[in-house]
Amino acid sequence: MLYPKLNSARMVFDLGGVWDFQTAGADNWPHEWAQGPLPEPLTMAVPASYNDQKDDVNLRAHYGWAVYQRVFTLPRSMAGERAVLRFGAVTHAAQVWLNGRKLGEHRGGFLPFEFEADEYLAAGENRLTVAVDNRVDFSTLPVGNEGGVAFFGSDNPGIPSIELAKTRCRPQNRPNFDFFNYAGITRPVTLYTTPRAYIKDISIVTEVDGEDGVVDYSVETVGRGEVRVSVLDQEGVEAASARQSEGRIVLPSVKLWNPGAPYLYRLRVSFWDDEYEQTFGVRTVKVEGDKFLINGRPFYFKGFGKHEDSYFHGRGLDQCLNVKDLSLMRWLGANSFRTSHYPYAEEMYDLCDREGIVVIGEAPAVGINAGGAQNPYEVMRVKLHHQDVIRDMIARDKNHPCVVMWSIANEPDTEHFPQAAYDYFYPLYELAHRCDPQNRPVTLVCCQNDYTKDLVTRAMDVCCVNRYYGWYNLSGDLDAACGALNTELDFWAELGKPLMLTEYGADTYPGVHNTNGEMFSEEFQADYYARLNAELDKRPFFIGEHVWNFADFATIQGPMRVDGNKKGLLTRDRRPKLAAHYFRRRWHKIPDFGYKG
Ligand code: BDP
Repeated sequence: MLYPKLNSARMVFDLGGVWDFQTAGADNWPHEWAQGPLPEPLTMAVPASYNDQKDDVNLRAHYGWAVYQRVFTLPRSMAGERAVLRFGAVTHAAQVWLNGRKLGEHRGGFLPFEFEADEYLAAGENRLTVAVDNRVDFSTLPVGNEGGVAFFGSDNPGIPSIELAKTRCRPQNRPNFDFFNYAGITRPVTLYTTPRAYIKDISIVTEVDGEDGVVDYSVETVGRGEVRVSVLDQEGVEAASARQSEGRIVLPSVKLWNPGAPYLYRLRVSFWDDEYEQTFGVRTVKVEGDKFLINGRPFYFKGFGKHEDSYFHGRGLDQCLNVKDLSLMRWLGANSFRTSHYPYAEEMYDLCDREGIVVIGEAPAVGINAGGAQNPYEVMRVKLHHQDVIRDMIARDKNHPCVVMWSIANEPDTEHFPQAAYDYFYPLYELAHRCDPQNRPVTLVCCQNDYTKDLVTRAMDVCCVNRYYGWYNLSGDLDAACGALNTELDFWAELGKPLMLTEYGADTYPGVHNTNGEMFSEEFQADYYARLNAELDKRPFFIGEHVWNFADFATIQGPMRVDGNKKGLLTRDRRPKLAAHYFRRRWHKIPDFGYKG
């Protein structure tokens, strides 16, 4: 799916700003609200999550539907053009009404969707109403619990007083994931135009042949016309051109996109009156033996699991924060991150393309796990939706050179129902490969488990494991943690595949210091990483360390969380903890390529 771009053939109107907003019921919202102004509106900024914009627990803890509305007038000059209303993301489900008529709906809170709107638009004022549902349950991704126990809850089942009280609790979301269930119109809303005959999609696959870059492109169009393409280099100079809707272009003396040294080309496509420029980089990605190769050289991942999370905005797009976060990654000497646990805003991938930061793009499939109590592959109704989000994620992000691997899920149950897990995930792994024109490596991120039983993780192109030796397990005992880690590493060594840690970490309350280096202190976090990293460094097949987490982030309240998850190397307002300085020293010495030979 193409990102809306302003050019000589297309107009883009940003519908962001301060909208009207009103919460509605748990199961539904009054559709008559779409016919006129909302009865008792609050002001609400778009894009942003709604939860933290007001100082009202009813908004923070809202359950169910909320309705956004705004009125806009379009310039006469766009008459006759095809008009498309596009949402970067609405979390988790949306119904869109324009001028009192339903335009459509969408499920899933982390991927874009759009509707052709010209038939619905009026010459004067237009009233846009967007109803948003924040409920998570066994049918959504991410997964929420159904009337059960909250994540990290301690609602001892069976105690009569507690059971009775539970039936009287206000309805609430019980996420089966460890990040705050922020909701709302979290990414940009745009109205863009195209000519009637238009460019629908562009796919680009690159190869390297000696000094030459080989660019296979294909352009999907609607309507009649001739496709012309040209490749522009970073200085805007035309490097090559062609006339078919698909074909191969050779770029002599090509400049490669590399981590830390990005080079971007543009494929300029024209089709009848329409035009579009798709940015791309020439680079290859491949897993060979136990190595992860970018442009034929073994890459070492240094970086993080992250979240889209900040004060006030919640999970809303914040370009300033994104720029700052990449700056902090550079400061730390990191080269990569995973979009845990959902696809991030498209704008972040553009930035990573430009800055040469490597991305593992993750589907919003977190929480397919009932801790062994139930078979999630029987009780959770997410399979078809899971296929959709993998397809849509890859369709959106396929051309980004920064994306080098897809993660199809985070921490599903792969241990208690290993065969059911395999039967569920292997087809999704194959689907991801099939959907990606670049055929990037595909992985799944597995949780701390009995890895000897797990059939899925070892079937992936790269084995990605989240491990909390020394924190949730063998808590505070770093000698024992190193021992356990080594026992497990011996297991993975036999497999001949690349292994990386996609999470490891320790909650660290900033400002807590301790001469004995005990848990929650800044000393413990720094020691924890130093000790574990020393073991990881001895393993040639170990290809990357992604610490959990880049920064502290908001979660649901509960007895395991003090004002959120505190495993960040940085605080939520992006100040370094002691361990950040440790990593800064370490990572600046570790090269992006060839660290493990
Ligand atoms: C892992 C999850 C991650 C959590 C983390 C933690 O993948 O979302 O935030 O543990 O407990 O299990 O900090």
